[in-house]
Amino acid sequence: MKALILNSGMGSRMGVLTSEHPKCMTEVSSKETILSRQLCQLAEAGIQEVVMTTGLFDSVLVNYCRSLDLPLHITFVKNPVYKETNYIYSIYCARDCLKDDDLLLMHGDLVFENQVLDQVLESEESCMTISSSLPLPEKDFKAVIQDGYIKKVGIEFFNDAMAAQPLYKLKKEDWLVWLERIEKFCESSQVKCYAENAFNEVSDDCLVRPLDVRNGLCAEIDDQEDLAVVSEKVRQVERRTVYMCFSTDMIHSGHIAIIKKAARLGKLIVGVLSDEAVVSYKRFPLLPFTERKALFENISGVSKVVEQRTLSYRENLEHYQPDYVVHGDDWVSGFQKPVREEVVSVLTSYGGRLVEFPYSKDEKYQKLESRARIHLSLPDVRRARLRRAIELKGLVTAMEAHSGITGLIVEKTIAYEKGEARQFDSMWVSSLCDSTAKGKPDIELVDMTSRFRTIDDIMEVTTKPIIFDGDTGGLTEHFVYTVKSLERMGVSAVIIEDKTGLKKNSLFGTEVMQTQDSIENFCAKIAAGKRAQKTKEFMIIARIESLILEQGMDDALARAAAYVKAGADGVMIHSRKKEPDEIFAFVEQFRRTDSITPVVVVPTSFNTVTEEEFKERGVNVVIYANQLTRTGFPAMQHAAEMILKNHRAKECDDLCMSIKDIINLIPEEE
Ligand code: SPV
Ligand code: MG
Repeated sequence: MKALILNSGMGSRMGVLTSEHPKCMTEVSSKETILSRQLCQLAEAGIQEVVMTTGLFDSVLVNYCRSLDLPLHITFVKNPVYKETNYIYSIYCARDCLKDDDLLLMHGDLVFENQVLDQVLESEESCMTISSSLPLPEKDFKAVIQDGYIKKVGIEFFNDAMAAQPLYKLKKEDWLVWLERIEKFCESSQVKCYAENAFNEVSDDCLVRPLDVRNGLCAEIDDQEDLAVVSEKVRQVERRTVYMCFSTDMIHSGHIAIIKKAARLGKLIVGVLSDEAVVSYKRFPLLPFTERKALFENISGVSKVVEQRTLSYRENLEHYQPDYVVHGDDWVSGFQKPVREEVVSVLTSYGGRLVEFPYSKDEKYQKLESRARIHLSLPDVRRARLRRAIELKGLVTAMEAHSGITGLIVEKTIAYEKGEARQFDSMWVSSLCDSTAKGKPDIELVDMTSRFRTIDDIMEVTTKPIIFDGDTGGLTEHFVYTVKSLERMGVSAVIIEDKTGLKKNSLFGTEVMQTQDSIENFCAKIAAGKRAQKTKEFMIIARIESLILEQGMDDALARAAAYVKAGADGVMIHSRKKEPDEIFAFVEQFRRTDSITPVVVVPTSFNTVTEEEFKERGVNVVIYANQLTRTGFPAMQHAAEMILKNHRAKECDDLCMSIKDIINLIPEEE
């Protein structure tokens, strides 16, 4: 695509303003002239070739264009008889450079906004800008439109006409028809009319669509009055702001492309999602907020970067009141739909507009995302993320996993709610469920080697942080090895309970013989574990069994304080009561003297309490310890029974997961 700018006119109606330079060099703002604005816009739109006709002051014009130093190749063509001819003859003079490409044709005194230019360039067919919103001008161009095409252009047409501006995109085949007629005109000395007079004779073969720019800025400057009006409009356009929000930590060419497009609409404010908001709907960000913010601050076209604290845009839209919000059209449906609806309603409340560009689902961007996931699964990266998530979110959840497949379920399950995508933050490798999956009782019978095998199976296919149920931790001499092995594997935390001897599952309470360890011994075990630990992020969490073993609240609190003093990175308080009262009482009293140490709960019995309430009361980790096991195995028992009863598998089939769902759950290649 080439641009042709007609600058041979004398601009005599501009008075003194054109006494030393051509009209196109008139300033429309403190920083640009009509021409510099046009040329910058063309360069930004990716146009490289410009043909410019000149006349009076042609050397001033040529020098001026050079001084702008834009990435454009400009061919200047002087109309030697500019005084006696109209621009039809200037085009004729330049004809030899205008036959090999599509053409963007504009008058040199035309001022337009980026959006208008973009619409013209995006048009698949030849087009001319018209406006259905403007009144018909007395002296300027009007276009007569019939059957969806422009039939005549001139100042004399009023019927079936609309205000029109001399900005055209002309497909080569259409342009050549028009140019041929221009040549005919000039060769028969018809050189004082408009080029459009030639067009009007061939409009049946040179098919030009009207492109309605409504109130978009697209205006010629003929005199000083026009200049005042257009300059004010330019100021308004320049004051426009655009808002976009990003969660990404890997900026790729797709992002740059949409940023460029958005910046053409006005000053671009980029909202960067807070770490907490990113975690709540996607995956853990590879880069923290401050670094993601810095990335955007250094992209050209971005005027300002601000934090967006939630997935909802409301807070920032109400504060900045941007003229436009730009987004990919992927949120028209799917879980982000409610977020979009809210954006539309806030924009409507103050007259802003939503601009949506087609979303590019490019494979190479998806590959980047899967590379990020691989990175997140590396031991060092995964290990550190539990601590970080607790700091970021205040409360994190962990869901039980006891195999690769249950790990994948925890990894991939997402529940969409009010535009948010809720997911579990981490995984709990429960001794109960790990033992159950192996058909064994939860009495520390499954040895560490086998437990590590389970962790490895889960780690191989997932990225979320892992909290390991370390039972009693075993002998202190053994525990120190366990700590180092877990760290090496990339586990984030081990929880050990203050019991000794043959441990039984806590949910049996005092129905079975269980012995609580002494504070002294257990503190020594914690301290030894902390000394053995090699990385700073790994957590040893002390689990207090006092309430389970009916030793009273004071004992629980005394132990909590002692364990923290011995170096525990968190405490887990357990209860098997249906009511949460004793858990609440513990957390309240513990928080009176310790506001920092994370508190973990396992609400298997007291399961009516929501995560929000736990968070409010000062809990930091909620573990759903056994629900996948307790729902999965009965389903299997039921299927087995059905087949036995029916002597065939048909009846069981409705209960079965489809092969397609299995394929979706288990990626073949990561
Ligand atoms: C487990 O899941 O193995 C636990 C939690 O230790 S509980 O079963 O509640 O004791
Ligand atoms: Mg256990």
